[in-house]
Amino acid sequence: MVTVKDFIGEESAWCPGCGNFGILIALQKAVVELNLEPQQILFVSGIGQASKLPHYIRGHIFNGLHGRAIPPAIAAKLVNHEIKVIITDGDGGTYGEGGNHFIHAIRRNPDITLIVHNNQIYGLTKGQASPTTDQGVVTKIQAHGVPVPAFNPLAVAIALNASFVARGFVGEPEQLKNLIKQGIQHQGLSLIDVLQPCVSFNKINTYQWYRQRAYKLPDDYNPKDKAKAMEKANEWGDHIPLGLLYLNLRPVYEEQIPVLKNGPLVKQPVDVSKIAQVLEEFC
Ligand SMILES: Cc1ncc(C[n+]2csc(CCOP(=O)(O)OP(=O)(O)O)c2C)c(N)n1
Ligand code: SF4
Ligand SMILES: [Mg+2]
Repeated sequence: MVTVKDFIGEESAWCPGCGNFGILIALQKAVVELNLEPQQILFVSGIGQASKLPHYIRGHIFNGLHGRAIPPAIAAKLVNHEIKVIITDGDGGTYGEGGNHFIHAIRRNPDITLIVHNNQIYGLTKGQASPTTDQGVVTKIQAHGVPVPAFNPLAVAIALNASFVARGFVGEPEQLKNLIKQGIQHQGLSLIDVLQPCVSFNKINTYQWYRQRAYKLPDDYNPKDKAKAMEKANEWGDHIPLGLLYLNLRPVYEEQIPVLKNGPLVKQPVDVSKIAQVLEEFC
């Protein structure tokens, strides 16, 4: 039987009070409650504060480039679809430089859990605006305020018929843990956007700011109602909904790839003579 101790990794370099700790703890508890073992999980990230998380937990890890967590995660899932693949990445990496991968991953719907640490800022590089920084917010670089409206990841995901779209908040640890558990169990891409205060570089979207605005969707909320989900995804400012906004069960990418019907690629025999035949066609 695994315990949280089995998922304790390296000592963290995050600032004291950083919201990332809440995500790490929720994730550790979620995988333990699902009785997963470290060797059954691949944690994938890019570059950023959020992307350090795989170092602080135990499991297989792949630490890629900034904005490029999704492609290696999909590749790994295709090679071994028996492994659980969990991405932990920032709002900058996922919605900015990795925005194209975000869009096409939603379209493909691989069975991957995508946890986005949304601190509405570039934390690692010390506080520039990210795609989710609200319009008008002043930073050291955006000295006159961010001139354009923020990117709305949940609305984009719902518009693209994503299969699982949720928002959590580190100030609601039990709900966050349960959303992560649901996301891991969900068959398909599960987006869990997490409100994660950056105590050092985002002095606006603080724990208090989120606490004053965030509210849990009621128990009778129906996540299969797309119009309602879109309405909720567009709520921001004075009221910010938390929970599973949208659920749209649809086929998983891995199931559409004929060669994977014979089992994970890693377990399939490789006939080297066939590779030679293919290469010969190019000679
Ligand atoms: C290809 C590339 N572009 C830009 C950078 C610089 N860079 C590193 S982290 C980062 C932003 C991180 O912000 P976010 O993804 O929101 O993560 P956070 O640190 O806030 O968790 C940037 C711009 C880089 N390392 N590589
Ligand atoms: S800079 Fe912000 S996101 Fe990075 S560790 Fe410190 S508080 Fe967390
Ligand atoms: Mg960020």
